[in-house]
Amino acid sequence: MAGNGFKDRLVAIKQAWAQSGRLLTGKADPAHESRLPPGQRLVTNWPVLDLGIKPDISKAEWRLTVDGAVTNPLVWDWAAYQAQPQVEDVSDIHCVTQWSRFDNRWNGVATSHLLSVAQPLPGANVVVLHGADGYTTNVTLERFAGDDCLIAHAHDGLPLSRDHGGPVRAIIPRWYFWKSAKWLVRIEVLAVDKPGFWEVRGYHNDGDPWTEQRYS
Ligand SMILES: Nc1nc2c(c(=O)[nH]1)N[C@H]1C(S)=C(S)[C@@H](COP(=O)(O)O)O[C@H]1N2
Ligand SMILES: [Mo]
Repeated sequence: MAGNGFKDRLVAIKQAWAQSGRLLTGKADPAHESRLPPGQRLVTNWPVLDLGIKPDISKAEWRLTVDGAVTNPLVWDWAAYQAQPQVEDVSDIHCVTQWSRFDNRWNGVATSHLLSVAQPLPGANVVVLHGADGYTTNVTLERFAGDDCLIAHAHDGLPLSRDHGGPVRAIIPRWYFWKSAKWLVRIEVLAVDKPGFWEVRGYHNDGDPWTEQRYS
């Protein structure tokens, strides 16, 4: 399949980075004294990073499933998603491959609202975000519920492009960008943690850029 060679090479390179601790500066900035986290470089373009499999999902066929440890499992189609309260939030992107991009304006549904509808069961403490390309990433329920986190359909006033995960992606600004799953189709709520695609390949289970939680 086209893309597999790309994916295999990317995985090999990024796993080697994790093993050698590449890009680690040892200069944590937990107080956010600089706007740029340690080891990061500011870009003004917007790089595209993924496994090379870019699902082409129309709004008509897109569905978002929320299941697992919730009182109200749900499936939203595009109309149901658009009918939810919409929010806007501006945040910075920090990718573990060293680039950061300031002031990204996102529109979509707040994760806190989605959780208020689905209602996680007592004991639930993590979500696994699933992309339509087979990608997964795990985030604590507490971080996922943050007031800067959303299920986004627009960036800087434009519909999210296919390259950047449209029609809908997750945005988790306080972690490295690998936690922000593109082509989001499923949110699995769990009581027991389940590390995702990069987390089982040497990447940190959390991913705080300010303390350089790049690798595990
Ligand atoms: N579904 C999916 N989401 C994904 C990825 C992926 O491969 N598949 N890559 C992650 C990584 S490593 C990064 S840095 C960001 C890149 O998002 P961008 O291409 O919009 O810059 O998406 C994240 N979300
Ligand atoms: Mo990344």
